[in-house]
Amino acid sequence: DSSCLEQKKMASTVSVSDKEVEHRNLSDNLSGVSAVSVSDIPTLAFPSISTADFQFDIEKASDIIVEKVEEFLNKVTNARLVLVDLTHRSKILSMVKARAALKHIDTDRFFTFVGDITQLYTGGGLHCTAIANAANWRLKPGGGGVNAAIFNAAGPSLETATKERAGYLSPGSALVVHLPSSSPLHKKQGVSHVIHVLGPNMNPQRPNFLNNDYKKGCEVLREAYSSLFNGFLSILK
Ligand code: AR6
Repeated sequence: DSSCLEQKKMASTVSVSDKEVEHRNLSDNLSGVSAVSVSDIPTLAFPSISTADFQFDIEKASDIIVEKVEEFLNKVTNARLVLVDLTHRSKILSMVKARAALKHIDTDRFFTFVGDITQLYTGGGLHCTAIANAANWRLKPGGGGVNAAIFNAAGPSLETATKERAGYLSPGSALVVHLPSSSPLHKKQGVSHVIHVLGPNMNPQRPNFLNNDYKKGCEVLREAYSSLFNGFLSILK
């Protein structure tokens, strides 16, 4: 099958490109770090916005991710997007990967990757210019999920740099923050920017709950990805 073919291809390749480590996990990647080449193509790694703590439907989110990725790739030639999640069992990664394949999206320019978004280079050999954060409206550290992981990994300078730019975020919008070179995330992982994004919230326990209104929810999720990808574009320029 295709995964078998991919394995064979990898075994016979001396220098493994970033693309070929797609859908592998962190422990697999760790053993192969030295063989992985570093790509200079500007790359944005992003988690699936709103589909965990914010409880957004993953089928609907997958459609929106692929739609927005396609739109971005049609506009920009020299950049890559990578959807990241923590485990091989990630449903969102599988769904997005399947939909992207159906639409024949170039796997050099968009692929899925299993790993911790805060350790993509040291853990997976994937060099990313920017990473996206599924933030909360207060732009506060903590709170669990990818937000807590990114603020922890970046150290206090991310909170300071964020607060210099904005006090809060409204649903569907994004905020680009330059990471000081002293931040461990910049120093160790090569990430120069964090882009905070606030997606739609379907969880009654969290602020701005949309009460199952998926018409509004899908609209806000589309806006969130547009804001995120436009934010990435602003870094490229
Ligand atoms: N690396 C990669 N992906 C991750 C990581 C990580 N370290 N941690 C989580 N994910 P979530 P939301 C994936 O809940 O649904 C926060 O508390 C996860 O598996 O972080 O937008 C904020 O403060 C999922 O696929 O974000 C907000 O209040 C994706 O990241 C709220 O949660 C998003 O999961 C935002 O909720």
